[in-house]
Amino acid sequence: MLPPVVAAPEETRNGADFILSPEQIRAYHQDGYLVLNDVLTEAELATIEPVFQRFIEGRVTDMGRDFCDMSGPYGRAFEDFNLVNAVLPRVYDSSLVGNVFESRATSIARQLMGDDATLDYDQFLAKRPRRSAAVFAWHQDLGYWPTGTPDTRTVTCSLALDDATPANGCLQVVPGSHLEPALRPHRPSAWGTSPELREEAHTLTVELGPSDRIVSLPVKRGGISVHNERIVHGSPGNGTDGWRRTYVVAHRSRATVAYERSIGFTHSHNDTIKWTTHLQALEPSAG
Ligand SMILES: O=C(O)CCC(=O)C(=O)O
Repeated sequence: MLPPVVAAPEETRNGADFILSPEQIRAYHQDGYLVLNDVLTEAELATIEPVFQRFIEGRVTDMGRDFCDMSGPYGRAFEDFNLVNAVLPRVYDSSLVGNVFESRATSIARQLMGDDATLDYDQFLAKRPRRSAAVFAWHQDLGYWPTGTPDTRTVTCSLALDDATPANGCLQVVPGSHLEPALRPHRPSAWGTSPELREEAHTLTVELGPSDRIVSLPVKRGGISVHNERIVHGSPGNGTDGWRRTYVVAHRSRATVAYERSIGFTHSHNDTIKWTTHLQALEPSAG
């Protein structure tokens, strides 16, 4: 099955907005994901790329665990990062606030989840060339976040700064997984099974079953993938000579973002809220 790519004609970019068709909105709700072409122009990408590079090249300092390798433990030397991850770049560089991608992502999120869609967090990801280990482990985004939010709706937009392909480790999803009645149990990835290991690495993972079908979502530079909080997704390593760079912006409802902040959860890896809480909360469904 091909991913639901619906081409975006020029007129769908309208200043800060990006107008979705009824067909695109229906596809997102049915499939839990969507790919949109040409969300940003080359000129617009050029306004974002220099800031992105400052983070990904390790030139922004004092980020603590918000600058790490998503494919390995905290504390790795920078040159050993496979999947360079800068969380909350807008917090560390306010020049990003209100940029054209944020605006279009807000526009898209409001069409998909309602007018209370509020920017919750942002993230820069970059897979180094020829790194088979630059794997983003299978997960559901909700598995990473605090339980106790009655309204879990989330629209996550991932902007491709390079053509994302199966060869360089583009996003993959398990269609239909967003409709499962319960979240799958998440465990710390690769570095053990004890919740305490969240202190050593951020990554969580879920098991895939024999009936899980995997669909790759290639995205052209300037295009985006959009996914919801329950779809099982991940991405494989980068087998090419180029980078795969991605800029993620996620929106949740205003009330949900307020709840997260009220318990001290900001999506920063430096938060002092106990990460283990979320894992323990998921244990009953672990079977
Ligand atoms: O783009 C990727 O490789 C994975 C990103 C991801 O898992 C996410 O944004 O939730």
